[in-house]
Amino acid sequence: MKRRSPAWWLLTIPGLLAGCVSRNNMSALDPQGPVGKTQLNLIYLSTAIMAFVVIVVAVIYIYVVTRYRERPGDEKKGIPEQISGSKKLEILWTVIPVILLVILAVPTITTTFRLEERPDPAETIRVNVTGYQYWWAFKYPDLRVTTANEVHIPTGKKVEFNMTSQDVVHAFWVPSLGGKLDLNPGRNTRLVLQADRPGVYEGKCTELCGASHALMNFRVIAHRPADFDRWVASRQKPDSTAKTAEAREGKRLVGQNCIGCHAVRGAGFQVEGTTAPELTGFSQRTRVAGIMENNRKNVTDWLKNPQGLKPGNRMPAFDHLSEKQLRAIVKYLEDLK
Ligand code: HEC
Ligand SMILES: [Cu+2]
Repeated sequence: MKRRSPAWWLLTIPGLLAGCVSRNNMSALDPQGPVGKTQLNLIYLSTAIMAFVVIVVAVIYIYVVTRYRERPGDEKKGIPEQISGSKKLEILWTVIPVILLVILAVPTITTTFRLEERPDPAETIRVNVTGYQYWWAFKYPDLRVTTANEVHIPTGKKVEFNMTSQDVVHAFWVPSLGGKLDLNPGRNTRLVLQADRPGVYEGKCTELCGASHALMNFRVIAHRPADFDRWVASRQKPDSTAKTAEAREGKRLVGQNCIGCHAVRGAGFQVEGTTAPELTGFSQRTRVAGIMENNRKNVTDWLKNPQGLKPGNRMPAFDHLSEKQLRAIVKYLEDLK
């Protein structure tokens, strides 16, 4: 059997990777804000230095191999001149890498420290992020707003994410805006990001955190500043009234079954659960549990079988409720604006 050369594989890899080009704003190579751009510049710099070294070494290698290959009659000339211990060469190939490393280190270190700097609080939106297996809580301490799995930000403004974890180590990554950073239980970490243009930027947990790690998704939704202010105002006064008799029945069932874990602000429930995503304004969420489009069918599927959709998550199934009861609950969730 004929063996394919490694070169064949080398040519295949870029082809396969090209298939990974993102359809949904998830490329660190296409940054949508100043932090991502700064980080990309560092990637370019290190890649350029690497490419330079590879090319120079390859050229010298090919030249030496062809120019000094063994030719008929060479054996009579004896051993060629040896360069081992040559001071000149030793110094040369020590100094060149040192220079290259300095060229890489100076911008890397200054950028790292600059990105660590705390931005002016008056110019910054603060968001407290808590990671849970397998969802994200977002709290705006200055705005008295809480959301889950979808964090809204204004464009052109620095956003300071103060992060911690409720259970295991998670990591926060929005490839097109920059990152990434760990969320550790009992400790705070800070990441500052900014979006230049309105849009939806997909985020992921990038620290293996359990069975549904790969489904621990979130969205950063960037609005023009005026639209962001409108969003904040609507979140500060959420509409949690059940509008129909069916939704009122749903509300009753939610109070009975869900409120120990979940909270719905402004609805008059006695408790506000904190171990599950806040459902206040749930109908405004674009997705269910960060993984499916927010529509009637998907919400119903989620209630019946959350473990099938997101293995190992902390929500029990409600398949013992009747179709009618589930429909009432879904109706109520649709009224939460
Ligand atoms: C034992 C606690 C618990 C109970 C009871 C519970 N849930 Fe949940 N629920 C969770 C957790 C935890 C999650 C997050 C799962 C994940 O994504 O990892 C969740 C997620 C959800 C989501 C998706 C939220 C989002 O932000 O996308 C909805 C909708 C939901 N639950 C509705 C309900 C309803 C309706 C009930 C009552 C019939 C209910 N839950 C009962 C714990 C609970
Ligand atoms: Cu995680």
